[in-house]
Amino acid sequence: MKPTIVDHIGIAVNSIDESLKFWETTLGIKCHGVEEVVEQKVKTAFLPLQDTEIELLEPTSPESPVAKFIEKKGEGIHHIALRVDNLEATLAELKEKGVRLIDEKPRCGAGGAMIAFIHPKSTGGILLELSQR
Ligand code: CMX
Repeated sequence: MKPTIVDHIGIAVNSIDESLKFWETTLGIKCHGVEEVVEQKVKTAFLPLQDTEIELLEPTSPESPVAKFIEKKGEGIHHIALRVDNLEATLAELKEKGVRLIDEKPRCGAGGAMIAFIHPKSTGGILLELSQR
């Protein structure tokens, strides 16, 4: 159940195109594709860094959790995602331990990963994503 690596760090942005001017052009980290996650009402761009990635998240609707986050806190780090080998078993174990899960079952995330979120109330204020690839 122990997570293995930081899978990615999610950053909420108003505009992926605008943000890429810094991440791609200034820092030189090449974006490997933009994808819409319709269910989450976000557009995502992944920028790989060896074993981990930066994920830029742009809301596609005012009802998107990312739009609500930006409205409340402004652009910035939105979540941290940790990689696990067996997401279903990890969620069952966390539930057993009384952790507040946003997703009790794995669902599809960007890049073909299976993902689930843990509520910030159970993590000391960080939105934590678990990801199985
Ligand atoms: N990081 C840290 N804290 C957060 C947070 C975030 N990203 N989003 C919300 N919170 C905090 C709020 O500040 C609030 O804290 P207080 O009660 O102390 O004020 C609390 O969590 C509840 O927030 P809320 O605004 O009352 O409720 P929301 O309706 O915004 O729901 C949450 C919050 C986390 C349940 C919701 O945003 C969610 O389900 N997120 C998971 C899904 C998601 O973010 N998807 C987009 C990513 C797409 C992808 O990568 O696939």
